[in-house]
Amino acid sequence: MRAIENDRKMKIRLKKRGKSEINCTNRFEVEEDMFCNQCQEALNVKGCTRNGVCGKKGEVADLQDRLLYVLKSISFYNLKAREYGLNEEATDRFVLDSFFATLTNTNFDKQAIESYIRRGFEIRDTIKAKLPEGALPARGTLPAVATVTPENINEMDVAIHSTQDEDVRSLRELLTYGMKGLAAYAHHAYILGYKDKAIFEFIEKGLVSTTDDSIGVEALIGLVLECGQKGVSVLALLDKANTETYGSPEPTAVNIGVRNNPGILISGHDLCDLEQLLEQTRGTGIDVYTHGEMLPANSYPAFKRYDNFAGNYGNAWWKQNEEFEKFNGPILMTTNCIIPPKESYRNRIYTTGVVGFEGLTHIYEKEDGTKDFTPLIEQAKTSKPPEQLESGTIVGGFAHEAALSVADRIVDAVKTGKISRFMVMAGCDGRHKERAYYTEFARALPKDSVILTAGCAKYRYNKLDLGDIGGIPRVIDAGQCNDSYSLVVIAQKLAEAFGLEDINDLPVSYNIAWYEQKAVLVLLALLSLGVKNITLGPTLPAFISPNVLKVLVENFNIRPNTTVEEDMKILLG
Ligand code: SF4
Ligand code: SF3
Repeated sequence: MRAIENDRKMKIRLKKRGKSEINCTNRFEVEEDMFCNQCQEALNVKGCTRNGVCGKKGEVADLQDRLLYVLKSISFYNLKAREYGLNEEATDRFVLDSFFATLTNTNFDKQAIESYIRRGFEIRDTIKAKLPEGALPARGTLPAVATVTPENINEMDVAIHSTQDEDVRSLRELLTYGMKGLAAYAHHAYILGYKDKAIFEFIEKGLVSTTDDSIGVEALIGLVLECGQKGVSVLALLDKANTETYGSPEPTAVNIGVRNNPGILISGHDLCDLEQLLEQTRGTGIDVYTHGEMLPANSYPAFKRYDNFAGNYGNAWWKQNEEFEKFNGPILMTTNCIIPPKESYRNRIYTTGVVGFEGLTHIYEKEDGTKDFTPLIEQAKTSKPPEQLESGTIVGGFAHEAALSVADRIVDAVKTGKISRFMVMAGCDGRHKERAYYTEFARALPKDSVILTAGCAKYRYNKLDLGDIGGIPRVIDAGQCNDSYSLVVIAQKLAEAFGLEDINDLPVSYNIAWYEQKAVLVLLALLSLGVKNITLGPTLPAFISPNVLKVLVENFNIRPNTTVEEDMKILLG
């Protein structure tokens, strides 16, 4: 780690000198340098130092670091603006969207990030100009984050990784990545008209705190835990937004085969985009299929009424290269995870919202907040139907309402010994081979245990046919990672039913798989609820320092996963 940091610092120094001294070729080489460690696939469990494993270019990683710093500057002034009742809703939306754009596999487009930076400075300056005299400290005493400008930002070492103290750096990163998840979920709720000022304020406070050297380890731990509490609030808010807008998901057998019409494939997490796409394709002879994290949308009553909503195509995000190629029709990426597209389908993949990739067509939101998907519909009309990948159905739709409607049966099954344990296997999937562990683990679970899941982690075992226990499926799928709140409600209701004060006394174990920053937030949310003994994998985050890990182990008994046999012994303990 230290070696990477030293190397990086040397290159930053070079880059600064490069502004005036080195020629274009050298400068290009230096600009390829980067450091990013925010996801589980960080190179060698340390960090990506040239192009990211995800395909993010060094230049884009650098721009994302700068964008984050601009967001910190906005936050510095906007916290003041809030004190004077001068906050504008447009600022909240901008912070959520642009912060979300820096999440793994979301926006790879250099121009889009540059445009966020430009707009960010404009917003910051507008807020600044509105503040009354005396609202800010005297000019010469302003912190660096308040004085950044489009002209001096390239000279400043703005990256969080430049923090010297290893533990402060680790906590700043943990807080920042947790807040990326917070911003992403708040963005989803916002789009449906559900907002929580306390979350916006917390994000601003958290962002500024990562620039303040007087905020030490203890205070940062407090902020990290507060981030988890805000995570519970945001997930509850998003659950309300989704279910009040589209109804409560119902247990549904989702078709995983194909029909003989041309189709449009929609991926990501944005239900509002799906609604508009279904509305615009109704009666056109074009079918709509979900991919990846959009699978749970098949269980919402509001979407099930569309005849052209045909089911789910394919698997988790990392298989898109292979599966998009075979889909034959246009593909819409509404949020993460997009990966660099192959030439074979590049002309039929579209981005929208916070997603971006250079050279792809982006569908912008119109002034009235709607989107026009005509380009995809026109292209679909001339496309061949999708090539069949598999056939049959998979069952989903066990968000809290559906799960609780069978709560009596579940409680009874536990009391009579038919169900011995629930295994929460929520989180993310990823491309690394070691994730086969999760398939093996699901297979090896005793037949009287039930998996509770949410997020794209489910694709490692949701087609295994693990059967049911007296009609209760052995994989209870609560939905997207966005629906993780359902798992919390289910656990809390079970504790109530068994008269338990402590959620940790339930016959529930946690074997969580993480990949990106929404999963970091879900983990912090679980910790804030007092959940202990979580097994985390397939590797621990690269940004956790040994001392921060010690704190997590001492307080929450978090442990890394090992082998199926070893973990099974511990988790069934
Ligand atoms: Fe590497 Fe993950 Fe960062 Fe991509 S998001 S550059 S894979 S650490
Ligand atoms: Fe998946 Fe990207 Fe984490 Fe929403 S879509 S869970 S990885």
